Amino acid sequence: MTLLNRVQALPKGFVWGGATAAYQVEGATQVDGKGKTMWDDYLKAQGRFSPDPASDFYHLYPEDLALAKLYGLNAIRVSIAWTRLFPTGTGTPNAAGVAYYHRLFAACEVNGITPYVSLHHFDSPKTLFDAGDWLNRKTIDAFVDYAAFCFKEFSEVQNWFTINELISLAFSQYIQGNFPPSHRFDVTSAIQAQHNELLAHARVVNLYKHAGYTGRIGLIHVLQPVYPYPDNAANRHAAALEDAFMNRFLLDGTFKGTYTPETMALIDELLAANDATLTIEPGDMAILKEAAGQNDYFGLNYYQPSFVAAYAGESTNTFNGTGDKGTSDFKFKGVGQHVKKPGIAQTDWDWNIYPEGLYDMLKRVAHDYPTCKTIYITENGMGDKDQYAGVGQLINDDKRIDFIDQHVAAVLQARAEGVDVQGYFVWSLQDQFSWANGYNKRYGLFYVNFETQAREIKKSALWFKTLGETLR
Ligand code: BGP
Repeated sequence: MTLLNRVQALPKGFVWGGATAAYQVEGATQVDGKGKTMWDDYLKAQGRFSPDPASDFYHLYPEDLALAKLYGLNAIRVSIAWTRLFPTGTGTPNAAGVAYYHRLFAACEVNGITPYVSLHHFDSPKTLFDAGDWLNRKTIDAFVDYAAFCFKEFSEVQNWFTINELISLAFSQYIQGNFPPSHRFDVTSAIQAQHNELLAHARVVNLYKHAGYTGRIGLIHVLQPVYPYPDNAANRHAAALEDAFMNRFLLDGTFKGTYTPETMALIDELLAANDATLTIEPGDMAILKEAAGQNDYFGLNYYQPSFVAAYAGESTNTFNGTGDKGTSDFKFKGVGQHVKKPGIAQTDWDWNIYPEGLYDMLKRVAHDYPTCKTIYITENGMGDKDQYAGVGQLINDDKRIDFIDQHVAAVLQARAEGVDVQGYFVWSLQDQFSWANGYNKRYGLFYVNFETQAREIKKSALWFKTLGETLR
């Protein structure tokens, strides 16, 4: 498909945005009364990289929003840092933090950029994290209070997301061990965190609807299709198990308000293989059920699928957080092991490049979850080691253009077949801090020189502009 065909296929009003997350862009982690998140002490102890100044969005948001406008974007994903508003997660709001977000949203308005705002993007307040994070139900109560405050205070925001990527957080914290508190294959905590976060989301949706707010609310899941390789019965079962853990449990909980017997059979098998348990308290499912039909939209993040084969040994995992190609390894006891499928390209971080996976997931969600209304692709993009070309010089990121182009094509194909996708946010607007990878894994349309904080333009920004300008 040519660029011209793409332009013709994108409907007027299509949301064409760039994504960010507070802790990854703002920097300024210790100013204006901000409290610590689960990351501050962890990163310091780890000593690999600092979250300050990141992309210094706390101060440079006017510049980034002006660039977004100039390059044809009409929307931005931001998240509110809970600890700017409530430094210890609860209590009295911090006026400086509140004022910052009002300024940010006002600047969005001035630039004609619609903000899509998440309440939680991997950055739990340290006080709540220390008390168990999402495994402690007091965090759910605190989150509901924080959300209620935001809805009342930020009436200029019409598009809300509760939590970003429940599975990535649970998986990285408790399976992979590359997010604090760094547990490995702690399956009980991982499944419980998923359930508890769903509960938090549902309570907030129910609150939003009871209060009669007129904006829209939903949540964001990253969907990671799981394909058997080679295709045989044992590997198909392994794929079904991993899919239940990574996608299906959360999709069921979100859009059906129940975990179906088929899903639970897979989850129970996986739990049994790992001596793990899930606790669902009386009343939980009624809360999920009430919220299930009330999500106004769904944020779908997509990066890559996994290819899996059956695996009977012990769990092991090596995370590639450096961009040394070919160093990752993942084997999950009683579930499956990740394999490379010949012919599928991978990034330097071993992420499979497979746009068909996005198409497959869009079709699946539309088919299996009819209560899922409008879908926005809330993250998609390619991490790469972009080469700086000098002040004022265009950065060549043809690989990224190719990646985005193919994924937008997958979205357009699903749209043409009736899936209601109304927007696409590239991850990311500008280069930013990557949680477990630091600063050499760049995703932005705009290059950030982290020494000087100067922004440079990448070719992908020009590509984005060509399409974006036709949507205004
Ligand atoms: C998503 C997160 C983002 C972002 C992105 C890229 O899971 O929502 O916060 O980090 O993935 O991931 P990474 O930075 O690990 O490459």
